[in-house]
Amino acid sequence: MTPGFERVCVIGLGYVGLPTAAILANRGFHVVGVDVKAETVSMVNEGRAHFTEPDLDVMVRGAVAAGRLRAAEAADHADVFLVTVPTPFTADRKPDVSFLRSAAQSIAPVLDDGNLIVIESTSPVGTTQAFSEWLAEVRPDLSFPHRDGEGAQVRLAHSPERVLPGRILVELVQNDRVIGGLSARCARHAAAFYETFVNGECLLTDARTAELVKLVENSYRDANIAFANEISMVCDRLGIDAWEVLRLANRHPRVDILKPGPGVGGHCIAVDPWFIIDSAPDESVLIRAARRVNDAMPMHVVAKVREAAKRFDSPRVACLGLSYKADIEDARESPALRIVETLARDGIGEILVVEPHAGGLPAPLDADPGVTKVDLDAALEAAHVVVLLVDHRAFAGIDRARLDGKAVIDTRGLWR
Ligand code: SAJ
Repeated sequence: MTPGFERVCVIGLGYVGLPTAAILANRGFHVVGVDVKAETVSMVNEGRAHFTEPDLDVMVRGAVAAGRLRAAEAADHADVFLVTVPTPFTADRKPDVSFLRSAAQSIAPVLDDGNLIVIESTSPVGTTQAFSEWLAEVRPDLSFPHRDGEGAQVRLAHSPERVLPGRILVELVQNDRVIGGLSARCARHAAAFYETFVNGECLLTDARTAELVKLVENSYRDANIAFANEISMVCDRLGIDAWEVLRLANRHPRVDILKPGPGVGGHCIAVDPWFIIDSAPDESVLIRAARRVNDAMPMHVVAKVREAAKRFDSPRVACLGLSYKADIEDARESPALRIVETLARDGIGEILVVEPHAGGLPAPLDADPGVTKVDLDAALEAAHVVVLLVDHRAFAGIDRARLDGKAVIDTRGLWR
């Protein structure tokens, strides 16, 4: 740990904030994690993580037991503030920066000369500067880089989180970090902090560029998946196996197409492209088209299931997986969940859901008498139609003979 960075205050103990707080505490920093949810605060103070992520529970328990991590509902004085709050979008797909505004309000009263603030939340271009302006309104006694330049007392930077759920603790340390300062000095100060615990390279730039880089990364992935999804629909139309086409096309040295699926879920890739579209609507034609393609995929799967179910008088449909991707429990914006909800609403038949990563069914499915959560064996035993929605490892090794005589819709290409 470098002198000057002893105390870190992490605002937002979600999927990025809590692992970051735990890593920093285990590296010897004194960390206060701040969250508006009292339940999250008390769980962390008991040494427990409030979501599942490999090795996180152990890290949190160790950090709390060593007295280097505590959670609170209010921010405290620190050397570094890391802002890791959500940035969702509104119903009309505009970025909602209200959590960032609240974070600024909570930091302002405890801000001191020499402090570093890094926004890690995915943000529309211009947010770091806006954050500096919000703080300056409340703290006229301090100088800020958007107004006072290199000599400002408070330093602000944007360093977008890039970690993949399921590999968060590894990627937080291993990935390269883009660090965009509101001034060059802000960027250098932030890099000096990250270099204390990141093994990847710290790449310095300005704040607006860093903000856009993060949005570009996720939009690129969204567009690549949309391309794969579009090819899969073309293949459906032509009666060709899409997986075979993509496997062979990817043998070209300069082609690297991602995998088709039932749609794009999660809280990032399905959301972040809209931040670019919002700031440059006329220019983001391809990005918008990709979003449309991916958003249409769940209904494409629903149509296939309807068609398959027609063959049976009282169809029993097994839906395998509810999470937004493989081997995690997170079902935010999950296309699998949307598909199951739509099938249930349509009254397509009896629905048997298998989700090894969840305890029960989420609302409103739990209240639907036509939907039951069962284990994999029971589902394969009873189903007429089997719909594979998530490529969980638990589904990979099933005896294919158990699918004989059933209508099978494998949206992930797991069983081909
Ligand atoms: N998906 C496909 N086909 C693929 C890959 C993914 O259909 O070939 C689907 C997944 O099933 C899932 C969705 O896309 O529904 C998103 O999954 P993901 O694994 O691509 O990404 P996320 O949302 O879990 O994490 C992404 C990552 N961004 C990139 O890879 C560019 C991660 O590094 C970011 O930190 C994260 O977004 C974030 O927080 O922004």
